Amino acid sequence: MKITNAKVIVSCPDRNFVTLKINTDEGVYGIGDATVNGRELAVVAYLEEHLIPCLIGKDPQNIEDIWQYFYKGAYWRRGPITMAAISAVDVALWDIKAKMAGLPLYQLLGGKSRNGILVYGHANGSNTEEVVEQVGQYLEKGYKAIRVQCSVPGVQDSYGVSSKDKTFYEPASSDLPTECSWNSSKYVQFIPGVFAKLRDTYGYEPEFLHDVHHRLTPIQAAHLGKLLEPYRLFWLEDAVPAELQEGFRIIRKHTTIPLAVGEVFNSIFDCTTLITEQLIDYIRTTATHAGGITGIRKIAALAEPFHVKTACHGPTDISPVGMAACLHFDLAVPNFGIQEFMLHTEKINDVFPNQYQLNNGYASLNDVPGHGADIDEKQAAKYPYQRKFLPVNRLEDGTMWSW
Ligand code: EZ4
Ligand code: CO
Repeated sequence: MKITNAKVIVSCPDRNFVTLKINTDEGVYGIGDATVNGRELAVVAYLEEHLIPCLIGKDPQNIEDIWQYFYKGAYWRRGPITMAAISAVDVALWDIKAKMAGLPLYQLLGGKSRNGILVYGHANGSNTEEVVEQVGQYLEKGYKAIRVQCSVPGVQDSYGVSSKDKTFYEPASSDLPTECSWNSSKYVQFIPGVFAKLRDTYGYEPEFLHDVHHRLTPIQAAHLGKLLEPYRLFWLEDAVPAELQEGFRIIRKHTTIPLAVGEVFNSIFDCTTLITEQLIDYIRTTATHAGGITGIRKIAALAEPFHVKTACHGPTDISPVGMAACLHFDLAVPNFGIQEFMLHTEKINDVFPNQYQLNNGYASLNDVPGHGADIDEKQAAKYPYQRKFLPVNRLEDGTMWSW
């Protein structure tokens, strides 16, 4: 069996997606997601110029060898652009293998380890009352776990709060990046009160999560963790930028709040200290950015004996193809924790027909061969690429900070 050709499709059904389609001499094709939000065309060039020429003529069945060929063979290893490109190839090859076998992908990963895939939704608001109301709406829809973000009084831009007229909560901009303004002290003082109010209103059964989005220092994060302990959070996410894995030792020393990190990681080497020292509880690497199914399986296998569970990143900038890949992984992996899940718009689902659904707080998959997500190229062609930037962030005195 041989790969005959492969093409990259960039489409912007309200937001940009980079999709890889690999064709074979047996007529079976596979689809992979390579979207890196705000840096899309860098991955397109990487795929078109450096990977696709090497793929032609290779046997698509040798997934591990092709993964190693592009990983070790790059010489310049790792990095988000390289690994997103490898991810798309890998997911497309798993899709082909599963279609050839006539099986849903999760069957090739060991079969079902659970009946449903626990997901979390996203509630937010410009004040505590709005947040309480939105959380109530999610609970009514059957969500068991909800991420909660809230505007902080006196702080211009809090993370994860959507303005009313926007489809997505990040203010992606077609002009130059939006400049946000931030104050960590006001945030740390304010946010525990939101969770106090939520527990007062809804009790202790629902799972609540919170995303710091890399905005604190380790000692600030440790303080916030302590303040949040009484409200039994499922996790505190991305408490600090995790380039310095050792920074988590400080947080861990001071608080029992469960910690999640890794949505921007792209390889197992980004998380070895965090996992083997048991500094975190959830690893958030995802199929689109950390080397596809092959990459996140390796990370999950390292995490399993250290009691670290998986929690794939799943914002709307992961396409339905990337989401489908994650859901197959989630169904099979022994140390599954939770899956981030945001419903895509109708326009996006028209471009990417898929075979998963959400019921009562759990995602499930239809049993079709492959991962079940596809790209409708006619629909995709209706929405050409538009340059979009993620925001940047500054402290109130103008110092650059993490967004
Ligand atoms: O802001 O993927 O947990 N989810 C997140 C995401 C990130 C976006 C950036 O592209 O933090 O929504
Ligand atoms: Co996050």
